[in-house]
This record gives sequence, structure tokens and C-alpha cells, in this order.
Amino acid sequence: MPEFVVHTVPGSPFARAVLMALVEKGEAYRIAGLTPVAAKAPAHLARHPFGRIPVLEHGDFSLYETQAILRYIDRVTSPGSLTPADPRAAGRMDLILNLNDWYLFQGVANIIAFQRVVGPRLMGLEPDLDAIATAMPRATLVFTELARLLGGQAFFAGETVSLADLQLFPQLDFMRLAPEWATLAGPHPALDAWMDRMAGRPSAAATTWEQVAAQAAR
Ligand SMILES: N[C@@H](CCC(=O)N[C@@H](CS)C(=O)NCC(=O)O)C(=O)O
Repeated sequence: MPEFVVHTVPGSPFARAVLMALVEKGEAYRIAGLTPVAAKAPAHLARHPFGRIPVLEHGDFSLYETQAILRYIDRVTSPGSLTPADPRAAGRMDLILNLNDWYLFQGVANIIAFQRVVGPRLMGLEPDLDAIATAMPRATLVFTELARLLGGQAFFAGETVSLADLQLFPQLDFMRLAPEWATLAGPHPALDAWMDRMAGRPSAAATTWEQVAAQAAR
């Protein structure tokens, strides 16, 4: 099996999902660290024409878009162990993957987590409180829907961890650092308990911002 190489700026939640999947699978990987500037430079644009991260390289094969990467990893290593066999559970997994990308990241995490966590930490920015306030109605809807979809299950696609949990956790792990978390997750204790369950997994502990930065520096 060729080496898995993940191109990323340390701190990226999308890249963390990929790294968590590799750890869940027991696969070794190497991080090819980028800066935000290098992510827009020709060398990276040759890997990802839209200048985003992460990019996975596996031998002579290269892939971008986190969902595609996650599914690829799940297909080439102990096939399908992170995808439920049951079609309805798999449908829920797919729904969460898309909900993450379209409704949580776009308009919620890319505003609230950026303003509260990423911007201050990466660029020394002050949070834009108006932008955060504008994102809160959509954030409330997303959290309510996530709690409904989780229901009383241990994980989003049933009783075992799936790609859905790995995609969602890194975004919410940043959201949890924002003061808005109490308002958003307070009414949904099952969601908070799921966060604790995910945070306790070795794949979460091995892929924190600090861990990824240290690995990228090697
Ligand atoms: N749809 C992409 C989204 C990836 C994405 O937005 N990554 C962020 C970092 S977490 C990024 O590249 N940001 C740089 C930018 O927006 O220019 C995926 O699933 O991989």
C-alpha cells in the first residue's frame, strides 16, 4: 500500500476529518504542511485548482474534496468499515456529510468558528460580532436538525462510528470553543454527549491542531 500524504494547513477541520479516518483505519500517513499563502501558490493549485485543502496523495493518485477522500480511504482500507451496510443508515451518513458541507460549514462554522477561533489564532483578528449574530439563526436551525438526526443513537449513522461523525466532529470541535456553543448546544444534551464520545476517540486526540502542526513541522 503506498503512503498516504495529506496536504493541509494545520488547523483545517476538513483535513482533520481525513486524518481521523486514517487513524480510525490504523493507517500511517504523512502531513505535507502548507501555509495559507502556499495553498494559493502554483504548486498547490496544480494539486487543487480551487486552492483549497485538504488534498490526498496515494502513490500516483491524487484526490481533493473531503467527501471523495473519505470515501476513497474507506474503500481502499478495510473496505467499508466506516460506512454502514444498511441502506437507511448509509443514507443518513450521506445526509450528514452534505449537511456538514452545505449548511454547517457554509454560513455557520465558516463564520462563527472562523470569527471566534481560526481568525484570531491564525491571523490575530478580532471577532466580528455582527457577522456572528447574523449567523446565529442558521446555526440554531443546524443544531436543532443535527440533534433530531442524532436522536438517541450513539453515532450519526447508528451505533458505530461512520464517515459522518468524522466529517462533522472537527467543525463542531471548533464551534465548541466559541461562547455561542452554550446557546446552540445547550438545548441538545445528546449532541454534547456525542461530542464527548468523539473527543475521547484516539483519532480525535491524534489530530488536534497542535498535533497536526507538530507533524507538519517534521
Ligand atoms: N469542499 C471542500 C472544502 C474545503 C475547504 O473549504 N477547506 C478550507 C480549509 S478548512 C480551505 O481550503 N480554505 C481556504 C479558502 O477558503 O480559500 C472539501 O470538502 O474539501
